[in-house]
Amino acid sequence: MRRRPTLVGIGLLTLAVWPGCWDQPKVAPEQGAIVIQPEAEKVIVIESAEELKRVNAKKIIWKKDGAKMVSVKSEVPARYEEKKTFDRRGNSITKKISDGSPSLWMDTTEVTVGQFKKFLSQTDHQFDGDLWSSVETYSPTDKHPMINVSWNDAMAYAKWAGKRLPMDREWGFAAKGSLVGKKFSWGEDDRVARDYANYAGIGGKDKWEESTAPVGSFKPNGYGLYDMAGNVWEWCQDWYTSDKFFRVLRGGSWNLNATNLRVARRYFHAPHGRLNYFGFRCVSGFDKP
Ligand SMILES: [Ca+2]
Repeated sequence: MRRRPTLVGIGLLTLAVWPGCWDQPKVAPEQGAIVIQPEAEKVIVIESAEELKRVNAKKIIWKKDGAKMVSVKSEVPARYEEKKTFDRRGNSITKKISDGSPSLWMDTTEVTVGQFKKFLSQTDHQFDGDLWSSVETYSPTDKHPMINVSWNDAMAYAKWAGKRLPMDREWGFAAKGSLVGKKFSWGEDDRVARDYANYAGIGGKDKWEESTAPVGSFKPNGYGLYDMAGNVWEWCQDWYTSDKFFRVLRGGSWNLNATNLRVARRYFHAPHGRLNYFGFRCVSGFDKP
């Protein structure tokens, strides 16, 4: 039987430096100034959903696909179990034991072209060669989101990675970034939309007129999730309606207008559909959503 990795084992996988989106802004020091570097942030590398249960951190790296993930605050309050036990004198007492507050962990970015290539190289999953010319046009580097993926492709990737697709309600909860009752993942003001999202047209941070943007090019939401508005629509697990023809997609995309960036907005498509503005990201946690 394979031994479970211990907490010490997890500790050994800790990286010294957190790369990418959470890098501190680098400011050139004035001449003669003493620069004190803050201690590099430690990040834990996780291999399985089982390991996640023992992690006390807000950010991790998922080993299989190298995805950065953050803990999205639970929408489910901690459950308490009443446990009968005895004190030292043998008197019966009842203790309330918390089972901890379950967390949902979500990829901070959409799955990239580079990550999807790794999945294809390690599996025999079929991905039509003709689709690659479209990927090269609309998502030209390994840092761009993978596009032209069907719901079936996304499910296969998630299974390979040991994760899963988010449920529609989980995606919606995460997109709000802890804001309550706001129209967008950043709040109400649609004038700042281009600080947060790649959608039709250009302006401000949005320099991508005819393509996706590299993931993480815009500001994150309150949970540290990037591109929850815009760039590519993201497949969710759920059927759109009970007739089971279509699956749900969320978040809007690079080629559509700002209306589609609204948190409440849903899109839908047959699960075999592969369009150049469809992508996905994965989650782990919440055993039975
Ligand atoms: Ca998106």
